[in-house]
Amino acid sequence: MTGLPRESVGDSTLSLLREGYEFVSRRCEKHQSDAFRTRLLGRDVICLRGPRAVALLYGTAGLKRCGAMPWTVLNLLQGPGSVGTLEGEAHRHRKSLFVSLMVEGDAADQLACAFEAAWAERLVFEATPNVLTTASDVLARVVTEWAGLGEGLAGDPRFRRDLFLMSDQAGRFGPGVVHALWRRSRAERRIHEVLDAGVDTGTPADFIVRFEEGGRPLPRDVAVREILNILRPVVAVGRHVAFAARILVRDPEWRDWLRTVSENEMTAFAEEVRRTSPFFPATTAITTERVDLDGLTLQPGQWVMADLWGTMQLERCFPAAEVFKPGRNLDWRRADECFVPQGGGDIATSHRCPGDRTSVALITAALRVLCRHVTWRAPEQDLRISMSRMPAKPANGVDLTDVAPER
Ligand code: MYR
Repeated sequence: MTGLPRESVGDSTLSLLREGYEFVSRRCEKHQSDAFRTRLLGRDVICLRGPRAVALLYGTAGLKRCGAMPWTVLNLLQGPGSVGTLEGEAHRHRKSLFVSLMVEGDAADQLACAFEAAWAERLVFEATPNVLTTASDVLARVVTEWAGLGEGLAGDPRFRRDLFLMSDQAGRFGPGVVHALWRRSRAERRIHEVLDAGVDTGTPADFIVRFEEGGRPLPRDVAVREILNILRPVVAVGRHVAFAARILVRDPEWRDWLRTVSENEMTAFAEEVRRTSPFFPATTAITTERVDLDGLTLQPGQWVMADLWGTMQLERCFPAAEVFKPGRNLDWRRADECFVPQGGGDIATSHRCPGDRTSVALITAALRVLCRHVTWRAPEQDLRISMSRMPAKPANGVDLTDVAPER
């Protein structure tokens, strides 16, 4: 297509790595356009932000995800043959597995309830805990038990750390990624062993193992990857918990407010945490046919990248976007083209992550722990967020001291 501003430098991959979450927005500001053309990893890519970007990636036919993410990202986050790599009817059918488990069932409440009790206990036990480390580790234990994979895995700190590193290293390059990929294969092998030994009927793991496609259960490798596609993102919510704790440390008035508010107000706080926290930066796809959308014409084979985080910082979508304001009426149930912490569009049919409901429930549970179940103080610490690190986190993950049960 013609008419889009083009980055004049050759390949922008190094700038993307240096600028991370801010790469697309900075160039959109420079070009005064919500779309521009550049080169990434040697390919011609159109980068977009805003509702049109979300409509393109989450509501338009003629695009595929398979092959559009760097190999390391695909293999740490999804794995070949898993739901994120499918399209059309095959995708809709596989997605129904996740929708029944994570959206329609009571997984969110079960996980939140177990996490709330276990994390409160862990914080008190450690007395000087780190929020990111403890929340991620407790989430790993809780979700592994919930899935029905047994105490052998849930009780193993190495397995729980494997789950954390899959997301933690997903946007990085170098030895850390190689190590995380090795740990992921080990985690896959261990889940295989548990499935071979047999899991309890009625558990989520059993549901996935029995899920049929074309009259046959999923190939075992694929079932293992889909189990990881539930475990890993739940553990990654530990980052949102750390971002929420950072807000409470920086502005203790929120802590007082959350002590007495209604469940709805607490949920609104959790949703604003998701809007303002740099989590999933961007999503990519490749057109498989000519695509026309709101003045954009894309030829087949065009790479596109939609900036999710930048979309949630747009002033025209969220007035005073840089201000943390829980009264914005955000709600994961609506397919809102501006509020896209885990992608956009219809959860059942698009490539949007089916975990929004679970994330909100877990962040809300964490807020209850931090504002109602335990008392704590925060030492002087570095709470800065490096926007070049994908996924981002508060610098030291948020340390607490003097944790004690609330009386
Ligand atoms: C999960 O699925 O485990 C949760 C996702 C956590 C965020 C991972 C960030 C990955 C960075 C991908 C970079 C893509 C650039 C186009």
